[in-house]
Amino acid sequence: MKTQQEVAALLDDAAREGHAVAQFDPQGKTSLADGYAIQAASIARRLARGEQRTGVKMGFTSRAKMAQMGLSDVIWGRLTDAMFIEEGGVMDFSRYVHPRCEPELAFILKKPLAGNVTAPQALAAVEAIAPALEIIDSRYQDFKFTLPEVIADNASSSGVVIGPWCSPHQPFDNLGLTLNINGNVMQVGSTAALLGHPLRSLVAAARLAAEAGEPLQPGWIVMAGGVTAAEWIHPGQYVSLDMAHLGSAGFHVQETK
Ligand code: OOG
Ligand code: MG
Repeated sequence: MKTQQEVAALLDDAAREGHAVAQFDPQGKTSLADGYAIQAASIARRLARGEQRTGVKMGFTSRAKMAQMGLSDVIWGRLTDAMFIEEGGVMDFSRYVHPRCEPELAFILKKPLAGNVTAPQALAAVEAIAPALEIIDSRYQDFKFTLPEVIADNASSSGVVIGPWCSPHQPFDNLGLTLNINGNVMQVGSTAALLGHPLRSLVAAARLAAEAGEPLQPGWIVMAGGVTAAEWIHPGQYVSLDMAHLGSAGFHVQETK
């Protein structure tokens, strides 16, 4: 069995070079805590290369995502500045293994947020909310993993596209949305799919990040999790999200690999 540092290096190299690796523990001998320790070590490698920590992503906060991946615990990962793609910009497909995209809601914070907070306390720390797309890209062959393995792989995070920032002082617990590829509707959903209210995902992020000793900071972005199942994306496509009241976000997938 490899050490945590070795697995972290393996996953970090795979993410950097856009190639797949075998599952390191298909028998499930690794604990969730081990998974998070590997994730922290792999993010430390990114930070050592000069990337900046910019927030947190939540995973498996909707039934659609749990069902698609066959896993049911809420997980989280760490976001860095290198993961952000400009809205309307181009995603460099060659840097990915087998990317998928899913519609999310993003929060940006204006205050620190840590520990066991209530939903109103969480809302008071929010500067703005936005429709957002997450590009997920498992580093494991065939996008197959156990829960500790996907945690170790930073919850498959690879790209984030943020739409217009909007006031959080409006209802956002049941915003209809579509995920579109080349203008065709691929997935339909509502922000209600996120634990009943996206703020619950932020509450969970505040608790989990604080437990890890990395409380949520002002200026950080929290991705609330995929509302619907994720869709495979391919070169040449235009991928977009339309969310009621908040607007749209989109990006182009580079033409050729
Ligand atoms: C794991 C990441 C889950 C979400 O929003 O639920 C996630 C995966 O599906 O590969 O990002
Ligand atoms: Mg996601």
